[in-house]
Amino acid sequence: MDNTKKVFREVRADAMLVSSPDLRRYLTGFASSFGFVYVDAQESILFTDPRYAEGARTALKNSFVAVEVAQNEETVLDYIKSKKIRTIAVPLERLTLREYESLKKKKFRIADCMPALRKAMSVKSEEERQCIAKASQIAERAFLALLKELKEGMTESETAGLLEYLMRKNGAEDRSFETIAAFGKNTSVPHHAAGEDKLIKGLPVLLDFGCKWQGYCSDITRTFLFGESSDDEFKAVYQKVLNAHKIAAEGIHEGMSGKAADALARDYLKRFGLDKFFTHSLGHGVGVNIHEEPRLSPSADDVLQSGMVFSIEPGVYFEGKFGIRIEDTVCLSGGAVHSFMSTEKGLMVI
Ligand SMILES: [Mn+2]
Repeated sequence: MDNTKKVFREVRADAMLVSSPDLRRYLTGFASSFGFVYVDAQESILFTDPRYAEGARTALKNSFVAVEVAQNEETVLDYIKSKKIRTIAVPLERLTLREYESLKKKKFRIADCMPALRKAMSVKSEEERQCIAKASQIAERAFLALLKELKEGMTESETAGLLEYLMRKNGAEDRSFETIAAFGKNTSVPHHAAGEDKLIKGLPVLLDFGCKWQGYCSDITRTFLFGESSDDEFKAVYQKVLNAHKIAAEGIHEGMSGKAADALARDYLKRFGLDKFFTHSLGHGVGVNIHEEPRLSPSADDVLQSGMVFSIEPGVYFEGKFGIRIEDTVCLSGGAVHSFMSTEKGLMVI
């Protein structure tokens, strides 16, 4: 599928110009640190510099996207000017003021293509879903390998580093975001920065991680016990979070709003007075970016559609005590949610 045309069809402009790396990656399938994607009714061109030209030509040989060399933005804008383009669509929120000024100086009329990009990116093709499935599989393999390596005295930072290494060892090209590894009471901070705290028997461990494969991300969180614990409150709350996860996964369907999806888990937790400790949203879209549309939150009007890939991640956090989050990356298809993950979600004692 040619993503450049898929997005351009939705844009009300003579042409479209995109320079953000993630959006270029989505539109062309080719990753580079510098470049511009230009699209009009006739052609799609990736302008890049000599460092990437050969790689881009090889990668895009059989695609709809042509490759041209451009040293700077000026060359690209002059090319567009020569085509008598008047209105050009750009992802407005990604533009620097300098880029905006140079478009103005060339007397282009400016339209916003970000809504079209968001919409197109939120529904994944079969090919994109396969990439996310593979990224999920790699992350889970690494996680299972990590569980065998966990030892008393290891630091959070060391654990995060080892997990990232294991993802690469299993085929990942990168991590999808900075790995979160939290031990003990640090688990109550949803996005704890892995530090020097050491692993001790009986502590809860929260790992939130994911990797990239062919540019696409996976996202998973598991909370487990490192050795038996007598903390019955932890075990009871774990069951509630797990139930909230299952209720959301079973109840989410096509046509539902992000708000209604979020409420499935939040209303269940409310029955036990736990909703006030669920301090973030239920989920977010996952693709070339770790956070994209749809949003599954108390204020999200996004309508969930077939082909969307997102996280389901209810969590409950007791400050200074412990936190629990259980997250899968899932796909909505055939009217139901299908998880990309297969590792155990029931409470594990390692
Ligand atoms: Mn997530």
